[in-house]
Amino acid sequence: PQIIRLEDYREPAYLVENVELVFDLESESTRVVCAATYYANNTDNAPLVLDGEDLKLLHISLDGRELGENDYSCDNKSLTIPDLPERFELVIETEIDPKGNTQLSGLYQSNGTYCTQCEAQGFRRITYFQDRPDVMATYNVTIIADKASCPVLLSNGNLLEHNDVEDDQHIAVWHDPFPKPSYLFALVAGDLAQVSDTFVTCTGRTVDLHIFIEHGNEDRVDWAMESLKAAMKWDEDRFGLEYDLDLYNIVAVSDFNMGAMENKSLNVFNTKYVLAKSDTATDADYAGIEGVIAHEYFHNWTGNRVTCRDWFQLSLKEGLTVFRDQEFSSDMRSRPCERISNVKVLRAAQFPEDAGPLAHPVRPEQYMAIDNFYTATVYNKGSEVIRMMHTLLGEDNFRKGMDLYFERHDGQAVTCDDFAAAMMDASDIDLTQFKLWYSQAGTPEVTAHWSYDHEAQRFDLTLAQHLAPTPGQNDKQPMHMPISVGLLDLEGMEILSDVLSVSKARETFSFENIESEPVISLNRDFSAPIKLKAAYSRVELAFLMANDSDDFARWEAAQTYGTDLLLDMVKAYQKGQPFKKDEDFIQALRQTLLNDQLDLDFIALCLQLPTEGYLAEQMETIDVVAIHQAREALRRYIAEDLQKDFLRIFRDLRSDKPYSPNAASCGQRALKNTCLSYLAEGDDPACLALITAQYHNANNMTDRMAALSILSNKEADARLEALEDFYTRFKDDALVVDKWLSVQAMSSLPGTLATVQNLMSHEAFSIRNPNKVRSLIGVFAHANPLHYHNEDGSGYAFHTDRILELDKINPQIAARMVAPLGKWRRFDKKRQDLMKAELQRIIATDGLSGDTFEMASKSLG
Ligand code: B3K
Ligand code: ZN
Repeated sequence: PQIIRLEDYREPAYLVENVELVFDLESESTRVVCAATYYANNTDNAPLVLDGEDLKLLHISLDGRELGENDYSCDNKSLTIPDLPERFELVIETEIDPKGNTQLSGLYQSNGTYCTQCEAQGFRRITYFQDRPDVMATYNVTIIADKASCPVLLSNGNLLEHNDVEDDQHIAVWHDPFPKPSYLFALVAGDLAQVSDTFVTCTGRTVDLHIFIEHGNEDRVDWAMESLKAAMKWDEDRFGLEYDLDLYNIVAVSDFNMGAMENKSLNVFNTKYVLAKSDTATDADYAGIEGVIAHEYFHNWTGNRVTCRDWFQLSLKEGLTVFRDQEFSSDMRSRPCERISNVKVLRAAQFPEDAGPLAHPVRPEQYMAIDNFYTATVYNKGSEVIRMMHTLLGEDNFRKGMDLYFERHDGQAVTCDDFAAAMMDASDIDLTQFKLWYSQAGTPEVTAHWSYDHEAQRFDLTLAQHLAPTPGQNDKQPMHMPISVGLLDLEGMEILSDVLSVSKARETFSFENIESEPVISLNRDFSAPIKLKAAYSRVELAFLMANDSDDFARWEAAQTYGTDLLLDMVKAYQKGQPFKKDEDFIQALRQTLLNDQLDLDFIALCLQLPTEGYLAEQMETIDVVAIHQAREALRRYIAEDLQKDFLRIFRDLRSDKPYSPNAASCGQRALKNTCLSYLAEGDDPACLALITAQYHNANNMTDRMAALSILSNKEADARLEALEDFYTRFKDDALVVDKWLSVQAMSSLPGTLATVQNLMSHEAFSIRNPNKVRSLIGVFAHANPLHYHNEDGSGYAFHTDRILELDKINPQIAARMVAPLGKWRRFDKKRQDLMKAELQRIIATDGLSGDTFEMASKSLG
């Protein structure tokens, strides 16, 4: 496959004014007519090159004249027409096969519903077009379909006409007045139920809101609708951004490559991010829906009104929109807990990416398949970059920068530099060096040293930053970053707090008039997305756990302490030595557990030990068995010492009240279920009975699922009984069945790979459905290090077989599954060889997609 480079960017040869699309929908042969007005864009008589993929070309006419085969050239990638006037009207008729479209890109069918996914390059699978975001046009869309099987016909913008026509067909005409790139085009047609509401904007306009779902799901959309209205209100309050049409549609489909898509006024969603009721969705599902609904809504301004010039600028819309949805969720629920969970995601997904063979800058410089760049780096690190600008500028200046960005660029396709320029011009703060965050890959490592001079009453902090080479980038420059710090006196009172603007490779900051030796709290609120190396003693960490006024730093102290201990235990295990129990750590956790000043969800987070994946990242050579054994042992020590507390709190927090998804109730359940999981460590029959009882009596999915995941790791009849009961209860509910698949794929019990293999042929599984693939195979490969990395290589072989099977069906999903194999450098020689052999097997496969080739070849390095 070809490499596309940012430096090769050229403006389009032609621009488009208006696009008229007519769809005659038939499952296996849909006719698409695309009529568009083109005009030359400062180029002399250049040929027009249109993208197209898997299309059957039926007719082309230019200004009313039918073109013959000698007038153009065409292959399965493009259609080229030479010798064109300055301005012309082109009409192209193609035929496509929605039913046969298993890639779920372009126009496809999900449970019979026609829907589209055009980002990034799916529009070219519908018609020939300059399928790039800097070609913006208004769209008029006519849909003709069978009235009985497709009563609902939707596209972007406003409905102009809807009429019955002959042969039991009907026809709908939609018009979107806002010029948009082709990736924001959408069409939906099917037999769907609809739930409606309205939102009155800040200027008093009434917007009609509709959520379309499959029949029978009408009772599961309340939360999504509430979340949408909350997001609309929040964007007005925080950013002064009002919705710009009178209609906002959301459609939920079961087969979807990602979470959701922000098509102008017609969002298409994975059902996972729309449907929820308390007996089928967990608290995490509710939070996910709230966040994704808001994310897609926020794209209306950051993405749609102002879009990306080219796909290298993807983070312009994604990083910014993730920042906005994180801010929204922080306002809707607990800000510190939101921050902690966002940092956990960053560390679990982005830091490893940045440290491995697939590392790329937030604004990548080259790609083979753009779909491979919808990554944690572009999204989550991209959001951290925006957050750092926010920290450096402050809320007021940041808001001025946003206002200026919209004032300058509304209706345009722009770059990350344009965004930074608006921030700089509005604030007068120089971001020149800061912009290295867009171009340099890798996670900076910042080492902190400090000393206190009693006589001078001065505290000196020295910060040294280092950025390791990443593929294609050997020499790195120092980055500009905000480091938030606090000093605490020995009573735990805060002496000062400050945000340091760090920009040199090594820099010392002095704090004067410090009367006694303080304890320093560093990188509070995770103000910079770095790896911090600070020589804290365990006593200091326990002190910060008990006293830091910054909740993030308090949680971080618990994580650092736990990590420190666990890595020592890993070493002991490797040497065949017994584990040592650290009473002080357990007492520090106990103090946190019993601290009635803290929120329950925060306490629950503090009690959760660093994950196996996080611990693996801290090791030079990863030892999955030692990590698992050490972590289990520490959990047992904690459970032993705090058993009485866990039991009492578990009992106190049980509640018969009806389920509520609000933050306070979520916090209660989170802590209660954390206690329950520790109680389960002892293998005491009375505790097993508690868990089984919670499984059976739960009045909500959060509690039921918490019990089921504990049981799924127990060698007990209760596990099989619960799993069977769960499937019987929920087998008709696809999203709940996904949980059933995941919980089994995550089990640490021996025989898990065989279970996963058997589940592949269970009626509950389908390799064509991305949710099923992610729930079973994705979870096994990403979230079960113990079994995935089995030293006999069986996990790798299974995984590779699935990648190759999927590559023929849905290359985007296949390519996304390759990453775990790319971690080979981090393992022992035996596993390295096994993993590399599988990557080689992938690359050597005939007919491999470009998407999967890019991921596998880069992973081999
Ligand atoms: N913009 C879409 C992602 C499209 C995926 C293309 N492979 C979802 C989002 O970030 O809102
Ligand atoms: Zn997005």
